[in-house]
Amino acid sequence: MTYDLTGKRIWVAGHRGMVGGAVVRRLASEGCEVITAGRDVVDLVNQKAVDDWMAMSKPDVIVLAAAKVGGIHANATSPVDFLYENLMIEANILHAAHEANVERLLFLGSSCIYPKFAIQPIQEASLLTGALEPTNEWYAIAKIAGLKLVQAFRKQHGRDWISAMPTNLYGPGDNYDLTTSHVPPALLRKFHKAKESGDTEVVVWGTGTPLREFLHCDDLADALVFLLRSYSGDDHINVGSGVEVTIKELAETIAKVVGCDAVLTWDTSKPDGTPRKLIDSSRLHALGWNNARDLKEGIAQTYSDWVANG
Ligand code: GFB
Repeated sequence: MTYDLTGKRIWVAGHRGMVGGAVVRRLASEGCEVITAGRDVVDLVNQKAVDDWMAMSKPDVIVLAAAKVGGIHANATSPVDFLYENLMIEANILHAAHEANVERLLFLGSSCIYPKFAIQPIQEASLLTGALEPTNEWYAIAKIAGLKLVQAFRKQHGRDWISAMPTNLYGPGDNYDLTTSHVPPALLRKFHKAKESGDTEVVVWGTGTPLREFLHCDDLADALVFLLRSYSGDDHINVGSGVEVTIKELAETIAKVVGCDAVLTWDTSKPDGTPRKLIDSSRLHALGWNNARDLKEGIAQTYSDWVANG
């Protein structure tokens, strides 16, 4: 299929987040009208507020990047927030989008929807074939419900809506709070602080052995626009980079980028999470999209952006 974005009104829900911000930047050159609404304008957890906003703003297309997100510690310690807020946000937006006859919608999930011990690289078909990783099962259950609701709207009402499952992300506009962030911004901040204050040691969580695949948010945004234009199907689509490193290798890369020679020490009282999470993006590649960005180059660009813009 080919869907022309020219002249469409596109609501990027979650534009203040890293992914939503990247999608807004990516859409700037597409000849469409991007609309956004902060928390002060619409409370996404409130169905009536979402219905009113949708009736007033009348988007043709929605990119559903709004979500309660966080790293391993935030996920493990705030299960209600991750399950409840994400269920409400996605249910409210999908329901209101149906009422408002929204033509195209792209729902964003996460690679943590897959079983903890899924066969690697993880294919889309691995969904619901095994138990989830306990540190993020609340978020995963909410995201699985979201992609199933998209499928349900396709099946029951013929909606041409789709879902994408990105791998671990990083890039400009990330959350740098050390208790709630993901690993890339946490380590950028820790190594930066060590360099500034001359600390000789940086504490990294876990054992350093887990493997993670990392994708820059601007590459994700490019893939999402590609999917909006060209994909229609019941199945969700994985979006990965194929670039997989151990947490130890990531920490060493970040130390080099920052220019910090502090020694790494491992806090093994913190969880490792899932041992490996490399997704199989061959369906996306077969559709015609490929990721080219190098991890070190992407981390360096992210670091410069953070130092310049905070
Ligand atoms: O990025 P992260 O928090 O999320 O952690 P997950 C990845 C790995 O980095 C874990 C280690 O093994 C952490 O123990 N790590 C080392 C650190 N040092 C740090 C640090 O200072 N901060 C953090 N945050 N981690 C998330 C899920 O899992 O993946 C979310 O919790 C989401 O639901 C996301 O799906 C994509 O990759 O373990």
